[in-house]
Parts: sequence; C-alpha cells; structure tokens
Amino acid sequence: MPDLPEKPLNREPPIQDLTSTFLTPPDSAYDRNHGVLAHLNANTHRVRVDGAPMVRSRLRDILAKAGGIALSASEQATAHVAFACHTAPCEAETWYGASIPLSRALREDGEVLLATSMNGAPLPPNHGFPVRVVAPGIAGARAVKWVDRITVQRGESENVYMQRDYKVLPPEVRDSQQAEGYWGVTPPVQEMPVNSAISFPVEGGVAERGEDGCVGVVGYAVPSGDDGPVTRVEVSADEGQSWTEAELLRGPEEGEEGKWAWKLWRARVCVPEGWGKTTVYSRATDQAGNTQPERSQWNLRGVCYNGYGEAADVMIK
Ligand SMILES: Nc1nc2c(c(=O)[nH]1)N[C@H]1C(S)=C(S)[C@@H](COP(=O)(O)O)O[C@H]1N2
Ligand SMILES: [Mo]
Repeated sequence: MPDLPEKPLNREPPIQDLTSTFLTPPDSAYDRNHGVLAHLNANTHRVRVDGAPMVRSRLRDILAKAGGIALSASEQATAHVAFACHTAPCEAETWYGASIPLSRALREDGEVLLATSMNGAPLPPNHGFPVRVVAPGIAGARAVKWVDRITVQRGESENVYMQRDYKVLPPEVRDSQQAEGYWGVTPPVQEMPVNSAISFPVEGGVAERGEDGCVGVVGYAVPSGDDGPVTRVEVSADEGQSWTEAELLRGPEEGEEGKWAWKLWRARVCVPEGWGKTTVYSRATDQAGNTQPERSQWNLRGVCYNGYGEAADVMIK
C-alpha cells in the first residue's frame, strides 16, 4: 500500500452554508479524496484515450474523435469506459480509477463530461485541474479527477475503489472478513438513490414557532440517478403522521439541465402550541416517482443510505 506523505483531504462546510446557495462556491471547502492532491501543468498534461474508443458525447465527442469502434453490439452493451489518474497515489492503491457503463457515456442526453471548468472558472487543483470526469446521477466516486487515461474496455475498472469499496453489500455481511466473499459478486454503485437532508432546524436545536403557528424547515434534495428532477419534498414534525409539502426553490438553471441538480427547498410546518421536543423528517420524491423510505436496508458501512432526512430532538418554542 502506498505510503502517503499527507492525509487525504476530506472536509465539508456546515450543511447550513451548503444550502445557502444553489451553486456551491469553489472555495467552500467541499473535498473528497482517497489520496494526495495532484498539482498538474495544463500545458504538459496529456489524456490518453485507448481501448476500443468509439462514436460520438463531450466525453462522447472525444471518444468519437479517438476513432472507430472495435466492439460488437453485444460487447458494447456490457462495455465500460474506464477513467484513471496515475499522478495522485491513494491509500489503497497507487492510482485512482473507476468506470461507468459505455452505454451511459454515449447517451446523447447523459451529459457525461470531461470538465475543465467549474462555475465558469478554471477547475481548481483540488477538484481535478486540468481535467476531471463529471457523470451526473452517478456516484461521485466515479468522477475521476486529474484524469490521464480513458479506456473503452469489455468490463469494469479493476481499481480497488471500484472493486472493493462503494458497493451495497447484502445485509448478511456483518464485517470486513465476511465481505471478502461478496466483493466479487456485488455490483459497484453507479446511480445514487433519491435523498434529502434537513439543514434547519439543527439536531438538538431550537425552532421558533411563528405567529402562524408553524416552524420553518430548510434543506436540499437530490433525485435518483437518471430520474430527476426532484418533484416533491414533504416535511413532518409529528414523526411521520402528517406531511406538509415544501416549496422547491428555483435554481439558476431550469428545464433539462435542472434534471440532475439538487433542489433547495423550504417549508412551514404547523404544530400545536406547546408541541415541545420532536423529530423533524423530510421525504423527497423524483420525476419517476422514486421516494425515500423511512429507513433503507442496513448494509456494512451504510453505503447509499437514503432513509428520511432527519433532525432529531428539536425543541419547538
Ligand atoms: N484521482 C482521484 N479522483 C477522485 C478521487 C480520488 O481520490 N482521486 N475521489 C473520488 C471521490 S470518492 C469523490 S466523492 C469525488 C469528489 O470530488 P470533489 O472533491 O471534487 O468533490 O472525486 C472522485 N475522484
Ligand atoms: Mo466519495
């Protein structure tokens, strides 16, 4: 295993800051890494495209430029596009890699990007400068930063973060030893499930009951994979007995682009006087009707957990 000179940078701002703007500012200190950051020179950086590159996307366009197709139709149906970064070693392996189904990468409306900018400015080094993958609807783990190789291949990326991490193991797997027998037969996470979170009120905090007899609740919601946008968020302040529909706030982009994006929402949930301490829940539903369960099935490390958003022990005054 690589001996890293520094701890991987993993941090996020308080959820209240995150939900204060639709576009997360690049300096918001939202970072996820399994290894060190790469500091690359855009003038000398090269991305090698190989394997069986094929037709038309950005990513699609690049695969098209790279040449013709060398896979049969049935091979194409199960093929993957693998992305790799060899310049920033990780905790579990010297390189970082992931892949997505080729069919997703080639979909005209799939919007899988090789991104060189973020919020209209050049990509910052910590987010993958000079180029990273952005695969909307798909787990962030597949969005390889500092990408230097793109390969169209018959199967999944062999990288450890694709094969032995980011998998929803069956509930009978209780520890990492038992997991050994399951990594190879459990598919890697690709699309993420519908989800929501409450940023206000905060767990254990106080919520003011206004003159209208209601408390303000604020949060965000994300759709399931390709099934966006989120079309409805409901909020409950009585442990799920009654639900109030939240207002979905308009982002700067509407229409098709909005399908992948998170939705910020706010609600006023009315409660009787003297309601006291309660748990506030949120429940999101997307365009395709996927909705959050109260709790999702237990799995080792809680991967893809998407039970109701929750703010517990809120004192309503
Ligand atoms: N090269 C490289 N790419 C990577 C990672 C990494 O450790 N190395 N982490 C992945 C994971 S697990 C996530 S969630 C996203 C996070 O991207 P962000 O830091 O820009 O939010 O990058 C992905 N791409
Ligand atoms: Mo991640």
